[in-house]
Amino acid sequence: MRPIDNSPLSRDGKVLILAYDHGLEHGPVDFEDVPESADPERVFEIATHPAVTSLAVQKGIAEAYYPSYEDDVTLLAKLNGTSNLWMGEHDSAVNWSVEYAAEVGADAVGFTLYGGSNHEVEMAEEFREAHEAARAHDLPVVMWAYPRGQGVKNDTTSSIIAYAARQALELGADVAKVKYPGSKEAMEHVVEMAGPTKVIMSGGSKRSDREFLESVKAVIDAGGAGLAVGRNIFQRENPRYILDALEHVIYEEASVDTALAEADK
Ligand code: FBP
Repeated sequence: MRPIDNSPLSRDGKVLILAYDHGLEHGPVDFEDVPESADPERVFEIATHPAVTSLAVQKGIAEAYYPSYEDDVTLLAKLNGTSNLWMGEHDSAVNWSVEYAAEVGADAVGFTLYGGSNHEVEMAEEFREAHEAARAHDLPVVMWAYPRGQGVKNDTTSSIIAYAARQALELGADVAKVKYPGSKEAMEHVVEMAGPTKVIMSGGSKRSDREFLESVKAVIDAGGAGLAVGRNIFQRENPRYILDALEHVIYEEASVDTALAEADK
């Protein structure tokens, strides 16, 4: 791994990736609560908020929208991804090369690894190829470190999440995106296992402002670097309010009460 503190992926050593690959991974169901969230332009606008350090999208969205936002948004090219329509053992198609992502203007790349899947070996080899190409282009590498599949009974135990973070370090990821293991203490162990690889939390399904911010606060207090979040931002009518609050929690290490009080309604 390599430090990302001086890369565009980070602000003051912290990371907030706005993830927007849900149209592929989950389908239009994720846009039902806030129908305007199906419009990528709305999400590119949200990504101009100063709390956001990059926007993670798939190739087609990047090609169509990034040219209008290249001065205002840091692009994270999510290289692999698969729809929810396919029911086999967990796997993910590599949809664009690092070379092409760099041509489109990517500042960083992201890659899902399903440790524990019957396809883990092939996925790790695909990750190796992407990782070494990213090094050649000087692009930071974020691993969506998601143990899943026949080898994993429960992907939310703290030991499995710590294993995922360690796997990210061992394979060379600069940032490991993991599920929240449920407490600050469990997250401390995850962060310890990741060593110099920065650990960020996966946002998950939409929760109340307070519940969501409490989990982010626990991650920061545990030494985590931030989060990669989609639904908890774009499924809100007022994404700027929660991003203001996140800015206080992540970059100022403020309490949740302070963040909620000071965010601009
Ligand atoms: P969320 O904050 O909405 O969970 O988004 C983060 C993310 O990793 C997305 O990049 C991806 O589409 C989604 O979660 C995958 O979710 P799931 O855990 O259901 O596979």
